[in-house]
Amino acid sequence: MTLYQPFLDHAIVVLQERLDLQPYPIPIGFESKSAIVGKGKNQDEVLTTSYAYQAPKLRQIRAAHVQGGQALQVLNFVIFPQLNYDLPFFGADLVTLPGGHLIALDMQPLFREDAAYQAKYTQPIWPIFETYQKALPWGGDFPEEARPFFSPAFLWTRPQETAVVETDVFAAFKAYLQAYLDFVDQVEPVTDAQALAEIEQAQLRYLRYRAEKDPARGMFNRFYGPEWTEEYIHGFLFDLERKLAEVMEHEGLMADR
Ligand code: DBV
Repeated sequence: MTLYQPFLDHAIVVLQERLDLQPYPIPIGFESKSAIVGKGKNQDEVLTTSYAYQAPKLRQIRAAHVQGGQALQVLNFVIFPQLNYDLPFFGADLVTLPGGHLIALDMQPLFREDAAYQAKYTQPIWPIFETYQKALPWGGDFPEEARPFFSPAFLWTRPQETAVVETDVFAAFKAYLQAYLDFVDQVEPVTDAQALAEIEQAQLRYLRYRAEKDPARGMFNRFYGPEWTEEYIHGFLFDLERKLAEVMEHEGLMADR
C-alpha cells in the first residue's frame, strides 16, 4: 500500500456515501500510464492512474495518483463545482519527492478578497484549520502569484516525518473533505446573470493559472513526454476550457440545423 492510497480510498468511499456519484469520462489513454525511469539497478516503474466522477452540483471530481517508489508519491485531488454554484474548489496536492513531503490542502476560493465570501466559506472551517495547523505548521517558500487562489485556511506544510502524513495530514484531509461536502449539501444555485458571469470568470482564472503553472509538468514531461503531458493537463486535469468550447460548438451546430 503506497502512502496516499488510503487518502484516495477514503475520498471515494465518502463521495459515494454522500453524493449521487456518477462516472466522469477520462480520455482514452489517460486512465493509466506507466513508464520505466532511471538506469541500471535504480530503475523504477512510475505509474499514474486517474479517477473521475461527477455529481449534481459538482462538474468534475478528479484525482491523479502517481506511484513511483518510496521517494515519488503524489496524489493531486481537485473538485470543480458546476458553474451555477459559488462553491470553492476542493484542492489537495499531496506530494512526496526525494526532497521530502509537500502538502497543500484548501478550499480554494472563487473570490479571495470578498468578505462575505470568506464569512461563508472560510469562517466555518477556521476551527478545523486551527486544530490541524498546530501539527502542520506553515511550509514556507510559496509562489506569491498563487496566493489569490488560496483561502486564509490554507494548510501548507512540509512534514519531516512520513508518520505525520499518515496521521495528521490524513486526519486534516478527512476533516476538510467532510466540511466541503457539508458546503455542497447546503449550497443553493446562483441565478443572477451578473453573479453567474463572475463565477465563470473566476473558474477560468483559476483553471488557466493551474494549467499554465502546473508544478507537475516537468515531472510528467520527463516520464511520459510533452505530447502526453499537455493532453493530460488540458484534456483531463484542467479541462474546463475544452468543455466550454465543446458546449459552444454543440450550440452552434444546433443553431445551424
Ligand atoms: N500538482 C498539480 C498536479 C500534480 C501536482 C495536477 C498530478 O497541480 C504535483 C500532479 N505539486 C506537484 C508536484 C510538485 C508540486 C508542488 C510534483 C513538486 C514540484 C517540484 O518540486 O518539482 C500547490 N504544489 C506544489 C507547490 C505548490 C503546490 C505551491 C510548490 C511549487 C513551487 O514551489 O513552485 N496546488 C498547487 C498549486 C496550486 C494548487 C501551485 C495553485 C492554485 O492548487
